[in-house]
Amino acid sequence: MSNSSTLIEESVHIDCEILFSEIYHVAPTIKVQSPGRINLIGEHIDYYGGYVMPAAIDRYIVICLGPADQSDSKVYSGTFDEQIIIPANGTIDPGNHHWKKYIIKVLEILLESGYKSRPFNVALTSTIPVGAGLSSSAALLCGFVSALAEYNGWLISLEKIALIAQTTEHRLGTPCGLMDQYASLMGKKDSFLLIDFDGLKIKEIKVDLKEYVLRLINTKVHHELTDGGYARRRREGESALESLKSFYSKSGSYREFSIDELNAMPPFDQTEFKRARHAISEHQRVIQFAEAVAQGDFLFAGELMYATHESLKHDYAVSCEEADFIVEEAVKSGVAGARIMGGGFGGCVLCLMDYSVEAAFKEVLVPAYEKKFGLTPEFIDVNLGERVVTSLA
Ligand code: GAF
Repeated sequence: MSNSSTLIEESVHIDCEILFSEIYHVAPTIKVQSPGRINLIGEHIDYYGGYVMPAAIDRYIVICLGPADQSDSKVYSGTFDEQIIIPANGTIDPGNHHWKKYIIKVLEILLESGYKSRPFNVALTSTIPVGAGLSSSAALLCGFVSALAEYNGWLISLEKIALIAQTTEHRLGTPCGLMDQYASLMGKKDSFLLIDFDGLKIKEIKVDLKEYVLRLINTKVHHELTDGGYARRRREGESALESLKSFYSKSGSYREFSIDELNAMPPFDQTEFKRARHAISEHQRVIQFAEAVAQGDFLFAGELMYATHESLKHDYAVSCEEADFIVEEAVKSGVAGARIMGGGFGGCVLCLMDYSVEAAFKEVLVPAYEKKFGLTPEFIDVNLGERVVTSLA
């Protein structure tokens, strides 16, 4: 980890503890560092039972919690300078307010699952940019539930926390898979996670990038998965999978099918055909990527990232003009691999490059992007991170 990354990590912790003390006039008793995530490869296939390769990063939501001496519970966000007061025996309507609705909804789901918390006070700080596709909502939900579990002594597995966070997203309109929650809860500082969402098996892949670095480039195009595009892609892909299964009389997920089998199908809806082609080909790329990383072949790993971008752009249709432009410039600048990352429709492009290429790439990209889109793309260093739950009492 770089020194600057350690400093950011320390400052967000200190900020949160200070914030808590300023608001509640007492020190917190529990602190959770809940990470955002990147995804190396395996995009939009977690919900089809595919393989994915995410990692937790050193961008965090920090949650400081302590007991409340009143019957209400309070959650204060330092990022938005806003507070929610949650009455002991009552529900409140958070409206469509981004961070508040996650807190209210997850408390509702916890109650339904038999987890009723003692009154608490919480302060939140964050270094995860919202809407950049780095899973700030998964970090918030998983971190908040982790803090409540520690506070109340609930014996609750990480898998169960992930499911509670996923149910919250579903109820709020994003029918997501479990990749982001698993990455945030189970990611390790020195590893990528190879997750098999068929059997829910996880393999930690120790990372030595040698002379290569990972960078995120924030397109600054706001990414919103609740507006219907994500859910529509998933419906189209599921419908195509049903057609494949019924034609070949097979059961299971996309991994049971090859591109040849897809091509040999009688003509069917072109959009659904493309969604299926992405899912089948992406699954194969994840397997190849894992092998390339194990062999230290980052040039081939980068080629696979470019191939994923093409597939997300043409077949899954979740890219945007701004991300496509960054990827085109990356190719010209000799970046090993680049692709739109996460749910898509904006957010970040993930790049893998020899460190010696970065300065020249940035010098070309930034003015060209500013000229074309009137926005300044932000280069974000990527270091791996992990969740930490600390008892301060
Ligand atoms: C979002 C979702 F939350 C994930 O489950 C995953 O589907 C991802 O988009 C695309 O790979 O982050």
